Amino acid sequence: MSGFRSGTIAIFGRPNVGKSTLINRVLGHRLLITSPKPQTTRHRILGIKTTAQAQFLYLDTPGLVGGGKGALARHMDGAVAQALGEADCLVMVAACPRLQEEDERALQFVRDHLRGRALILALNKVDRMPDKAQLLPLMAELGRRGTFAEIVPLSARDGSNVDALERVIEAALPVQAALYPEDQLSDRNDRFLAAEFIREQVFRRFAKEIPYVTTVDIESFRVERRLVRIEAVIYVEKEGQKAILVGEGGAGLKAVGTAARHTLEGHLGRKVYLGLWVKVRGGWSDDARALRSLGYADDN
Ligand SMILES: Nc1nc2c(ncn2[C@@H]2O[C@H](COP(=O)(O)OP(=O)(O)OP(=O)(O)O)[C@@H](O)[C@H]2O)c(=O)[nH]1
Ligand SMILES: [Mg+2]
Repeated sequence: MSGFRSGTIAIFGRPNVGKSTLINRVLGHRLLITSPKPQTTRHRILGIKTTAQAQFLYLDTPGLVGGGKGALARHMDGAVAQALGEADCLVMVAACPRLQEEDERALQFVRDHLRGRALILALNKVDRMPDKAQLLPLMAELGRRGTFAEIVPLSARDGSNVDALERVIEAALPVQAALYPEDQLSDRNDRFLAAEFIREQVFRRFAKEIPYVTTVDIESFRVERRLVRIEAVIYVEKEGQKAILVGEGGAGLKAVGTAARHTLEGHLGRKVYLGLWVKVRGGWSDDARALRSLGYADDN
C-alpha cells in the first residue's frame, strides 16, 4: 500500500495528566488502567491501532517524576527513558489549566532525548476550563516558548478534539508497512492485563499508601469451555495493610474482585471466575529480585 504510515508514539508526562485515559480513548478499548491517584501506570505498554492508512503504536509510560528512590521508582523512570529512546513520535501530555513544576521537569527530561524529533503537546482536560476564553492565552503562552511543534487542546475524558491529535501524529509517522498484525491490540497478554485490572481496583478503592505497597501476581490463568478461570495473589508489605485490604468480613477484597472481574469480562468478551488472595511479602517494592519475580523486569 503506497503512503501507508506506521510507527511508535511515546506518550509521556508527569503522573495523573491522563496519558492512559487518552490512549484508551484513541483505541476505543479499555486496555490500560487509570485512576485519580498518581503513578497508577508502572509499565511501558503498547496499545495498537490500525486504520486503512496507518498503524499507530502507542507506548503508555509511567508518570515521569525523575530521581525517585527505590527499585520500583528506578524501574518506572527506566521504562520512560526506553520508550522515548525507541519512539518515532513524542507526545507530551499536560493538563489544564496550566503547566506545573513537574511538567517542566518532564520537559527537561525529554530535552536530552529529542535527537531532532518533533515534540507534540497534548493539552488534556480542556473540559475543566469552563471559560474557553482562558484557553487561548494559555495556548499563546505555550506557543511562544517554541518548544512544541504542535499544541493540541483536547479532552481524553469526553473525546473532544482527540481526532485532531491523531491527524498530527499520523503525519509524523514514517512511511512504512505495518509492523504488527492489524487485529493485534497490545504487546501484553491477557494474563498480564488481568493483574493490571486487579491493581486498578486497589488504586481506585483504597486511600493513602495501600496502592503503593501493592502488586499482583497471577498464579494461574486457564481458558476453559465456559469461562476463563484466574487465580491471583495481591501482595502487600505488612500484616496491617493486609487487614485493611481484606476489610471487615472480607468486604474490601470482595469489592476489588467483583469490579476487576467486570473489567476483565469486558476486555475478554467472556465469563470470568476470579479467585483472589492477599499475602504479605515484606519489602517487595525495594527488592530488585522480588520485582523481577513479580514481572517488573521484562520491560526495561
Ligand atoms: N476532567 C478530566 N479528567 C481526566 C481527563 N483525562 C483523564 N482524566 C482523569 O485524570 C485521572 C488520571 O488519569 P490517568 O489516565 O490514570 O492518568 P495518567 O497520566 O495515565 O497517570 P499515571 O499513570 O499515574 O502517570 C483519572 O481520574 C482520569 O479520569 C480529561 O480529559 N478530563
Ligand atoms: Mg497511566
